[in-house]
Amino acid sequence: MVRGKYLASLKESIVNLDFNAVVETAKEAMDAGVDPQIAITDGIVLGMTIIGEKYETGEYFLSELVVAGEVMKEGMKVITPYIKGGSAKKLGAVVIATVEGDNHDLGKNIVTTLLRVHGFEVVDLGTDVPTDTIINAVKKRKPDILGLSALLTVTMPKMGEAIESLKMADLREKVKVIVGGSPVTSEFAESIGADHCAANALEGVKKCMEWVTPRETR
Ligand code: B12
Repeated sequence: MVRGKYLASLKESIVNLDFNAVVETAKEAMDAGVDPQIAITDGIVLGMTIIGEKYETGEYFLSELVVAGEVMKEGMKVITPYIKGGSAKKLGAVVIATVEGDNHDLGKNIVTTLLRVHGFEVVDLGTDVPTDTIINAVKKRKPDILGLSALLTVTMPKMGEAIESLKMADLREKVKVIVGGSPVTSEFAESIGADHCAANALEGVKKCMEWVTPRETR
């Protein structure tokens, strides 16, 4: 099977909510040498995007979203051990959270996994995290980067609230802020004063690496 077929099969197994197929295809893809990060972004994540579309059109219901999340986790379990880190020494520290009111964490967890394999120390505060908890973690951990995730349009303003609170606590200049999640746009990120909006997990991780790597050694 060529690479594209593995990616298509991974995507289909998510869309079909097929636990066995996702595990089998993920194993086959890894055995065939498909890049694990591409398997995640161009296979599994694309499948989840289709799930979202099917939910929007009424073909799938909430129960299918829940199952899709579990199918995705099974695929990730097979693929994650194959991701090779680019750096053995610690690159920098990141505090990451899904903002208050939002329980979506599949995307944030992918970002966390990729950051760790690329050499970042990541403190994952979890989901539905109040702004105060985020600010206290930045105070205590002094990370280089704060990552915020939101999947619901109603919770996106919490990202702006976190940045305002960083300013009030005199912390804004001490930490880069990267935001992500499917509804979050660059325009929105700019409007709340974030440093970057990640198009996807890989691109976000690359940006984080740029921030902590001295220019001459890149
Ligand atoms: C799976 C899912 C769920 C699962 C979540 C499971 C889990 N543990 O996360 C469950 C079933 C629990 C769920 C619940 C709900 N959901 Co939901 N869900 C989805 C779905 C289908 C996929 C989201 C997902 O995981 N995608 C896969 C991941 C990998 O992609 P991602 O999150 O976008 O992350 C990628 C990038 O954005 C980026 N990224 C994300 N965060 C960050 C952060 C940083 C720092 C960086 C660098 C990058 C980054 O990296 C990731 C990989 O590339 C979306 C549809 C969609 N199109 O997004 C709806 C969706 C987000 N849900 C929606 C809704 C409405 C809900 C509910 C309110 C439904 C309900 N009636 O109860 C509840 C909300 C519960 C709550 N309070 O949070 C709506 C939101 C609409 C809106 N405009 O706000 C969507 C868009 C579906 C739809 N089309 O209507 N959901």
